[in-house]
Amino acid sequence: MIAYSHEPIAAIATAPGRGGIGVVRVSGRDLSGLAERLFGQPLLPRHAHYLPFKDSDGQAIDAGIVLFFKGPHSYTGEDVIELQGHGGPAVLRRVLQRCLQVGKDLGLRHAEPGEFTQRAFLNDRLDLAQAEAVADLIDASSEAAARSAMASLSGQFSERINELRDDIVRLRMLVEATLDFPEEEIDFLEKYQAADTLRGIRQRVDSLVRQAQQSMVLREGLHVVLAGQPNVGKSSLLNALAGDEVAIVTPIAGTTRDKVVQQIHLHGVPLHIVDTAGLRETDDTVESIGIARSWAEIEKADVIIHMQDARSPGDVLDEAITARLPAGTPVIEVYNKIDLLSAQDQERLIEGLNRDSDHHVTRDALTTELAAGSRLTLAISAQHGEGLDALREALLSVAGWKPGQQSPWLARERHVQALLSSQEHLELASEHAAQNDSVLDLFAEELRLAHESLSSITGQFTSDDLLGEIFSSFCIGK
Ligand SMILES: Nc1nc2c(ncn2[C@@H]2O[C@H](COP(=O)(O)OP(=O)(O)OP(=O)(O)O)[C@@H](O)[C@H]2O)c(=O)[nH]1
Ligand SMILES: [Mg+2]
Repeated sequence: MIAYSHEPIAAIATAPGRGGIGVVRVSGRDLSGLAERLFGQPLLPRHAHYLPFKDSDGQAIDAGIVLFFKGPHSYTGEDVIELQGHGGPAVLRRVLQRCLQVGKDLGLRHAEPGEFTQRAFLNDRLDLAQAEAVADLIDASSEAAARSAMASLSGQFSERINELRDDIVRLRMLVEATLDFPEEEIDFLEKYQAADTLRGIRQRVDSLVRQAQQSMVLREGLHVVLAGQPNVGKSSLLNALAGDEVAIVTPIAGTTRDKVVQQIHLHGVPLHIVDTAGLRETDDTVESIGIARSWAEIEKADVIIHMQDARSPGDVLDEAITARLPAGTPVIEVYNKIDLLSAQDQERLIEGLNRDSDHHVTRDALTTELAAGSRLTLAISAQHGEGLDALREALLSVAGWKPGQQSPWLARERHVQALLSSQEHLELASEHAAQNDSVLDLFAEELRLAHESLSSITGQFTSDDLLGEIFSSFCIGK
């Protein structure tokens, strides 16, 4: 467990900059003395007091609302005082300085990032997944992400984890009790229907893994890189997806020199769309640096949109690009400028694409799911908007996003890893159980490891280093 430093802490809790109100927050074991000294009167818990905030000479710095929460009925589980004044940086700094000065002999110091929430965690006001949800709620960039973060914060995700953990613990207790009576080992598995119980637990872990992976996309988003030869319409597509003139578009090949990144949201999923310099051989120094950057972006992409000119499908230069794309990254091949083709040529293009692709290609509907490393082909017009809905759908499907199947809570990479590790140990446990002369102590050991992995999500078996890392990524004052 990370060390609990017992000094009282204080920080400005509102965002830096100007605002209608600003809040200074203080937390500590016993703040009644501090309140008396700051305001010359005791504070009633959970009452709004309108009071002047005075400096050491008795001059008013500001006046505002003071709230006192007596521990353990507070955010941190300690005594908390909130001073709500005017939201200017100078006035808030002075209020904070005054608190620090008055509380100096109590050891009052400036809070570290996330320290209020860390105390809430250490005082069992929140578990680790809920504490992380606090940061995720603050950082949420879409309404959907905010909704899911709030569900995690209210404990819905932790509840699912705890239910599973309790079932594993029950099974572990049975197994471990049996280990003490070797004569019962033989029929343990049948007697307690251990295999059935385990199967049920594994199914629930599997479904949690799927939900957690989907909700991670909601939190992190996807890096989508637009790649292709010069002039095929990459920047036009970026602008069309963004609904804004983000990148320069000209008929001159080699217009884009540097990457241009724009974040968009599709059904609440953040997509970071990266437009890159067109790929070709060039003697131009600036352009070739741009092209090297394009390849660097392509290497990092979660999804690549390989754009090509619909008038020249199967171009040798495009085949060379295809050959160089990293294996394992999903690729959406997009044939652009279909508006320049006659109706007949459009039909011919789509027919040809259907022949070459594993997927059925249509211009306006798409239901195919894209697995890692798979390819999907679409025909669009970035300029006229044809096929863009299908492309949006394809991007969501790569993200593993299924409309209406939104994860009710928000998970992080750390949670997915812990769930995967638990899944693996449960699988090993069931392999041990399936063997004729099943070795009960190995079975028990895998259950123990699965239990530990699950518990690390809510913080019971989480290393101090990791805890430190999680809380230090919070903002100050939270
Ligand atoms: N007719 C038609 N023209 C398009 C379409 N998309 C792009 N263009 C035109 O193609 C030209 C090149 O477009 P850009 O978006 O600059 O192409 P790019 O791939 O970003 O080019 P570089 O930055 O040079 O790599 C511009 O004149 C666009 O107006 C389309 O769907 N139909
Ligand atoms: Mg461009």
